[in-house]
Amino acid sequence: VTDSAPSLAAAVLSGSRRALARALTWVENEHPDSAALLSTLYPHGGRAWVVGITGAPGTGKSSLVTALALRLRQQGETVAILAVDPTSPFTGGAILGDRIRMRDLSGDSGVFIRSMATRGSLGGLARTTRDAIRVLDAAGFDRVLVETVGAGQSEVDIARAAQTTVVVEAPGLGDDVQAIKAGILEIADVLAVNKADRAGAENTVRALRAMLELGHPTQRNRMVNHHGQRMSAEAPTQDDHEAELWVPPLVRTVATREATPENDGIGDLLDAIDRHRAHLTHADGDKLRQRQRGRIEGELLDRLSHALMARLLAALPAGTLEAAIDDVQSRQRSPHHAVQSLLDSAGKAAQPNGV
Ligand SMILES: Nc1nc2c(ncn2[C@@H]2O[C@H](COP(=O)(O)OP(=O)(O)O)[C@@H](O)[C@H]2O)c(=O)[nH]1
Ligand SMILES: [Mg+2]
Repeated sequence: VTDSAPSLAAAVLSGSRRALARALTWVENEHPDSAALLSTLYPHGGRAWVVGITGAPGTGKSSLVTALALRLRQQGETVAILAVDPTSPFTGGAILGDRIRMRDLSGDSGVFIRSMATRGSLGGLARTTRDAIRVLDAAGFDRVLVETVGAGQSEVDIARAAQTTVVVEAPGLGDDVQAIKAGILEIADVLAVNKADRAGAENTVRALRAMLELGHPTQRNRMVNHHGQRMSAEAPTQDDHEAELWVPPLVRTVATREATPENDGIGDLLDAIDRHRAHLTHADGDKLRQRQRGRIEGELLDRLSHALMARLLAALPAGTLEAAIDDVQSRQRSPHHAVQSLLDSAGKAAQPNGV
């Protein structure tokens, strides 16, 4: 069966799960028509709330995503799960693993699960993840939960595709504080200390609290510099709080069924996510728009440099890059000089008359 972008888009929008799976494969494989597909779907998106779940391997992200999805389904919301974690048990669209909660999701037509392969560069993966989220958004899911492994800068870029980012920590994964990368903490809108049923969870909570205090001094205790004098800032009003300041709440969770729904913290986690959503959409969504603008700018610049690089490399006459490498290696040219002449030859090649 050969699909065209318009017919595949129409099938995705009409709710076909087969078409959705196929569209995601197009995106993942960078199918030549995927840009046309994504462009057709784009006007239909913008309704899903995208939640990123990020953290070190083994912290319980997949379990947490499953528990969240179950709770959201109980509230009547439809959920798409995108696992961008190479270690994820959400493999090939099927639910593997023996976890009871994951089995609970199978057979529910209000849930769609997909994992993304990590082939190619992480920068490429960040672009593909954004596109996959857009397909799921256009398909009409109320929530898109994206599981990513949080480790370095590229993973942070992937997490930026979400509207609310939950950073997951857990006790017993080596040094409590060292497991928390500063860059990861910066992107946290909500912090979950998972495996709260385990000994040591309170140490993790304390370590995170200490780091949060450094990053987000509480408004009441904050000292401001006023005409060279240090003085206490006034306590914020409720309105200031919602409009300006967001201190990532810290929630204890138990993602496996060691706890009951009354004390597993999953409801608290969902509350924290929804409070963050309210914070961003508060006052006609100015804050959300502002945040989105910054992210769109970042994405456009990233896609532009990716496209320009592809175009430039395609324009270079065969062997030019290799010759430049030789010249730099033999010190006949500096890297700076080599780049300048590569730009020159790409420019010349792009002009039909070779002017
Ligand atoms: N005791 C306990 N174990 C958990 C909890 N959440 C996850 N686990 C276990 O931790 C392991 C890793 O979980 P997984 O969800 O695959 O973590 P991921 O690598 O971050 O996606 C599995 O054996 C889970 O059963 C929890 O809240 N409490
Ligand atoms: Mg996982």
